[in-house]
Amino acid sequence: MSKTIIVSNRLPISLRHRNGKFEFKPSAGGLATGLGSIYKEGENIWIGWPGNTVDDPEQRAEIIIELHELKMAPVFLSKQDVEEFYEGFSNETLWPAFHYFTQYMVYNPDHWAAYVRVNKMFCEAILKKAGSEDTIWVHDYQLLLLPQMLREALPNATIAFFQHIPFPSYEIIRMIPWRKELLEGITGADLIGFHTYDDMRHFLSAVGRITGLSNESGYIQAENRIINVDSFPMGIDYDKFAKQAKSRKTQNIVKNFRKQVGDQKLLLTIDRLDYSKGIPQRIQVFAQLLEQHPELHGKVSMIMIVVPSRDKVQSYKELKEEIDTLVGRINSDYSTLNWVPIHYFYRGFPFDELSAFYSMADIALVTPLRDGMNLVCKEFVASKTDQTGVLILSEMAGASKELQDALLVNPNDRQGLVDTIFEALSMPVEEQKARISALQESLKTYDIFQWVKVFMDRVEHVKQKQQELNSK
Ligand code: GDG
Repeated sequence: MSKTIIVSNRLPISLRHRNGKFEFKPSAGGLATGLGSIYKEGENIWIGWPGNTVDDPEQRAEIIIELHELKMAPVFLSKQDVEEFYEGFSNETLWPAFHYFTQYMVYNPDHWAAYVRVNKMFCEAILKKAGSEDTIWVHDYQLLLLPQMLREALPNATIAFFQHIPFPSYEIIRMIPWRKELLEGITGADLIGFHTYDDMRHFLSAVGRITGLSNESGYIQAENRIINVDSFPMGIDYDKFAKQAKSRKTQNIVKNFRKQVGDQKLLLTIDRLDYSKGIPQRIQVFAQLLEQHPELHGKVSMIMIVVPSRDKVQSYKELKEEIDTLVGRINSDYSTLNWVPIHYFYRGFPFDELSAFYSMADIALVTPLRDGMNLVCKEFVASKTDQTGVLILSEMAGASKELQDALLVNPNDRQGLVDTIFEALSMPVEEQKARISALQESLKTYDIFQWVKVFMDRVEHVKQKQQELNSK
C-alpha cells in the first residue's frame, strides 16, 4: 500500500524542555489542521523538526517513540544547524530575498553549506520511511533542495512541493549565489504550488532563465518527466473560526474586554514579529490619523498583537526595539487618563481570546509590505458572524487577489491608508455587511480542507499524465 508523507521544517507540535523532561504542545495552526486529514490516516506520517534541540541519545529515542504514536517522525537539528540553516540561510538569505528585502540578505557560504547539509538530513530521514510508490509532499522555503535529492534517490516517487511565502522576480533570485542549485532543487518535484498566479509566473520565468527549462501553460518538460506548476491559494478552517466566534466562551470574553475598553472603535492588527508585515509603518499611519483627525481622540484605539518570532536574528531584534519606541512615543503623545491609543501586546493569545479580538474589532488593519498569503485577514472575515466590520488589506498580501471586497491599499501610501481608515470608520453598516458577506462566501467554499483536496487531486492528475506519457 502506498502512503503519503508530509514534510516541513517544523512538525505540527512544539517540543519543550521542562524540569529536565520534555513535553509536546500540539500546534493548532491552519496547516496542521488541514493536513490532519492526511497524515493521521493509515501508514501516513509527518516528518520534521520538533522545534527544540535534543542532544541526549536516550531522550531522542524516547521522543521518536512518542512521536510515532502521533504519526510523526523527528529530524533532530543541532544548535549549529539551527543557527546556520534555520536562522542563517533560511531566515537571513531566503526569507528577505523572497520578500523583496534585499538590504537584509546575507551571503554566507557556511550558511549555504548548512542548508545543503540539513536538506540532506531531511532526505535521509524520509528515505528511512519512503518507497518509490509513495507520495511525498514537501513544504516551504527551508527545504528547496529536498525535492531533487528525493528524486535522485527515488526516481519514480510522487513528489510535490508547496511554497508558503512569495516567489520574487528573477531580478531578486539572480542575486543569490546558489540560485541554480535552489531552482534545480525545487524542480525535482512533479507538482510545484504557490499561493498566487504572480508567484507562479515569477518562478517559471526564473526557472526558464536560470536552468533553461521552458514551460507551456505551467507544464515544464524536463528530461523524462513533466512538472506542473500552478497556484493554489490556501484557505482557513472557516467553520472553526465562525463557530468559535459565536461560542458563549468567546462572547463572554468579548463582553469582558468591551467593559475594559468602552464603546470606542477598535482597529485590530495581528502579526508575527516580522519586517515583511509592515508593523512600524502601520503605527506611523495610525499616528498620522490621530494627528490629522483630533476628533477621533478618545474614540478610536488600535489593538496591536505582535507574536514573538525569530528573536535571535539581528534584524528582528532591531525591529522589536523600533516598534517599542514608536508605540511608546505615540502613547506618550496622545494618551489621556481614560484613553490609550495603542494597546500593544508582544505575546500570543489562546484561541478563544484571539477569536474574541477578531469578533470585537470594528476594523482589521492587515497591511504587510509583502506576504505570501496572510491568513489573519481570512480569519477576521470568518469571525464576523453578524457581517459587520471592515477589512483593510494590503495589495502586497497574496490574499488580496481573492479578497477583492476588502478595502485594498498600497501599504507604502501613508496618506492613502489614513484616508482609507477614516473611510472605514464611517462606513455604513449596509456596506459593511455587503462586503463581509461577499468575502465570507468565497472563504467558506475554498477552505483549508478544499485546498488540501484540490492540491492532492492535482498531484494524482500529474502523476497519471506522466504514466500515460511513459507508456507511449
Ligand atoms: C506564512 C506566510 C502564509 C497569530 N497570533 C496569534 C495566533 N496567530 C496565528 C493566526 C494565523 C497565523 O498565526 C499567522 O499566519 P499568517 O498567514 O498571517 O502569517 P505567517 O506566520 O507569516 O505564515 C503567510 C502562511 O504561511 C500560510 O501559508 O499565509 O503569507 O508568511 O493563523 O491565527 N494564533 C493564536 N494566538 C495568537 O495570538 N492562537
